[in-house]
Amino acid sequence: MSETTTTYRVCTLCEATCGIAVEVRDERVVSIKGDPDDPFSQGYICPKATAMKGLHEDPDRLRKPIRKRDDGTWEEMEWDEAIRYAAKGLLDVRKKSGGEALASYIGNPTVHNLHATMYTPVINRALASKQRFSASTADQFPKMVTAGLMFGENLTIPIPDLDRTDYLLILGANPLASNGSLMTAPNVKGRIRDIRGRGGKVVVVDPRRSETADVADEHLFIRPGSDTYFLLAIVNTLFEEQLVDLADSAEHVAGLDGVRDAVAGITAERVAQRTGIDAQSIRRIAREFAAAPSAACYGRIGTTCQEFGTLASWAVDVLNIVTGNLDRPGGVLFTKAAAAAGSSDEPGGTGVRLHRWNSRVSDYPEVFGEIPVAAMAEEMDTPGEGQIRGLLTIAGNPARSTPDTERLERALGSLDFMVSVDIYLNETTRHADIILPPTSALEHEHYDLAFYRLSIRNIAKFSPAVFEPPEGALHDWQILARLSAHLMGFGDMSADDVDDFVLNQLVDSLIPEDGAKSNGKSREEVVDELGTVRGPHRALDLMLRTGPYGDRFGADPEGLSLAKLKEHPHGIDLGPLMPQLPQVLETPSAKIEMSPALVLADLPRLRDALDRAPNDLVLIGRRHLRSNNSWCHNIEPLVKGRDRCTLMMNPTDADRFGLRTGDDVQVTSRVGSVVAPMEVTDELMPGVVSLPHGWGHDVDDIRMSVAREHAGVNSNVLTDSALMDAPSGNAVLNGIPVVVQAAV
Ligand SMILES: Nc1nc2c(c(=O)[nH]1)N[C@H]1C(S)=C(S)[C@@H](COP(=O)(O)OP(=O)(O)OC[C@H]3O[C@@H](n4cnc5c(=O)[nH]c(N)nc54)[C@H](O)[C@@H]3O)O[C@H]1N2
Ligand SMILES: Nc1nc2c(c(=O)[nH]1)N[C@H]1C(S)=C(S)[C@@H](COP(=O)(O)OP(=O)(O)OC[C@H]3O[C@@H](n4cnc5c(=O)[nH]c(N)nc54)[C@H](O)[C@@H]3O)O[C@H]1N2
Ligand code: SF4
Ligand SMILES: [Mo]
Repeated sequence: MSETTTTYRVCTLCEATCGIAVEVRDERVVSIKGDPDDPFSQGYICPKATAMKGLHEDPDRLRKPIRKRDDGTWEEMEWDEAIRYAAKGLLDVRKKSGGEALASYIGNPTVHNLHATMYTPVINRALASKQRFSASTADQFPKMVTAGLMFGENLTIPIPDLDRTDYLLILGANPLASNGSLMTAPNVKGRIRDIRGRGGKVVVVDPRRSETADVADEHLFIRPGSDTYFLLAIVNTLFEEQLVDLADSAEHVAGLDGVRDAVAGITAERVAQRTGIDAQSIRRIAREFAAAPSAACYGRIGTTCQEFGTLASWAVDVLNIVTGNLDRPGGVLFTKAAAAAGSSDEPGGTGVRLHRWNSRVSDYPEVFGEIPVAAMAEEMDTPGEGQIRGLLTIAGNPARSTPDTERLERALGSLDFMVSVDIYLNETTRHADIILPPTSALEHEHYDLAFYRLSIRNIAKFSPAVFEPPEGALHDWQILARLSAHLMGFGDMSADDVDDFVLNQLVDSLIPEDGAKSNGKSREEVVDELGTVRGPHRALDLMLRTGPYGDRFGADPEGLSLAKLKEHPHGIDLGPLMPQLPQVLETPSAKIEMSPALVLADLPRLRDALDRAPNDLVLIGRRHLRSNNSWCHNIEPLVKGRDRCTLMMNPTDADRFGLRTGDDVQVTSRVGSVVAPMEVTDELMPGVVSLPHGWGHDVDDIRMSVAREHAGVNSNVLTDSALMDAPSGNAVLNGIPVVVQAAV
């Protein structure tokens, strides 16, 4: 009998960071179970966790670089040759068409992968082009913009205190399917049950009666895109009825008058028709929220990926602040992350600067150094100086995840050279000239730098690799390091040498020369102490040790370090979120800026749209527990069963159009058209239809055999790149005007 070993780590498929126990025998995963000793998830997992095995074993997952031949077929390449080929292709574009002809697109899984998190900034610097895109402008940029402007740092986002709140108001999020986002919390379902169990109330505001709405006390249908009206009408009610009470945050707030002016005239009665929520309900929610001993308002994709994403994200925080719930247990609080905490101990900082320059074609303002992903196709297909001719994608599938993908795919197909760092030959990477596949998630270590900044408790957990990588395989960081070296003109430099360079830079920025943060040790001594085994774990160790709980290289022997985390394989619970005002603020004023000019400048657009005639039908998205954006559909257990990629429509609309469940219907928007099976359900609000995103795998030249059998349709054929949340540049993925008719 061979031995069974168990590795404790986290599942990296969503933001919940559940602890898993991976059992291995004879180099094979025999089981993946929830880890009951993980202090955060306490054994909870969802059905996706076992897909970590499926992904690792998937025969379609690429193990070696593949290069496209002239006839469009693919051939495997050895790594050294592949890196040189990829680098040369990009460098040739730079030589021929200039530096701005090179672009990058960074996808979502990079955030779930320590190696990629640490090395995407490195490769972006090496590319040295302003043409930077990412999935974040199809996601959370509005929230990062408001966090940056109001609190001074783009990930200083107030997190709902799920475990202590008395009142939870959820808009545009379905954590029972998504397991939470910008709110890292394993088992949201159990935590919602506990809120209700202790006499609290949960209200869900959503155009669909979602799985989350089903377990809440109350659900209100809302017209897509109208959340800001609803929230500002609540705030208006609070002012009108003298219910505004900033509590302890009062002394830290600037610009409250701007809020009062902003909500003037936006009464519950005025917005009832536009939101689809009657005035009495709006006023009642306002009173309930203000009266609750503690309350938390939380908004997600439905509030960010919509026409007024920034205003809605701002209004969520405004509501929390004017009811005294910011920085209050049971309200919304800031994390104190063990690594990459973001704020210094002193209140105040440089804040964020946005809109420093504009995109080439449509003059969109940059945000956090990025151009809206909705502008990626036009930057590729519009001729002129600076037109994108070469692209690097890293862990992204923009051909399924960004608006108007038909135009984007045409543009991708016309590039001079494209490199994809990805584990699959899929809808996006098929356009590449070369695909460089990193190790699988079980073959590399991990730490959730981003999600522990966004979690409902302060947590630190290190995940070791389960398997040694196969001989010769490269991790994401090694691929990116070697490409970076070429792009910076160092040629064939080893990944280890690049890592030394990167680490030294980080040491210089985190360790003051006087040794104040390193127990008197010099920078050289610090680097020595971090060890000679190269890789991002050294930077992680450095961040942990200099972080708020760190051992500061011996100054506090009880403090955190990577070694300490390794002694606690199930993770370390650093306690519930604690009040942190004003230290956490990084705004130049050291105040909470309630009325940022850049946000308020978008109010006229909101006011103009208040009386706009409603569209007959608008499209929204949805997520399913067993899907993960576009890339987990090749795992049989996650796709078997009934077709989930259906167009949901309310019975009154279905009657109106004479459509029935099972009918094939044609859905058409300004930019495209798809045919999907119909599902008539009163879960959907009248006037709203829903299609999930990330499907549409019925493509000949991809290598995802299971996904092709469960193809579904691509909802982003319908989303319109001309619609955009102005201040953040975020794509509008919900509230798309469409026409639906029987397919012929
Ligand atoms: N199983 C699974 N989990 C995932 C993912 C996945 O694909 N599958 N993706 C991960 C990612 S990348 C993210 S960012 C998170 C997202 O996490 P969530 O935001 O929780 O994701 P959704 O399930 O899309 O929930 C969005 C909700 O907004 C509603 N909605 C649409 N338009 C509007 C509107 O205008 N107003 C309001 N109030 N509601 C609206 C939709 O009906 C839906 O219920 O999930 C993560 N987790
Ligand atoms: N209509 C509509 N569109 C949406 C959304 C919506 O709600 N509605 N949601 C949006 C949101 S929130 C997001 S985050 C985006 C996601 O947008 P993207 O990040 O562009 O798309 P994903 O589907 O996550 O594709 C991830 C890619 O990473 C690869 N991959 C997975 N793991 C690794 C790894 O460890 N290393 C490397 N190198 N590659 C890896 C996969 O093979 C896949 O190609 O989609 C957005 N698009
Ligand atoms: S909720 Fe599911 S997918 Fe998300 S981390 Fe937990 S087990 Fe993984
Ligand atoms: Mo996302």
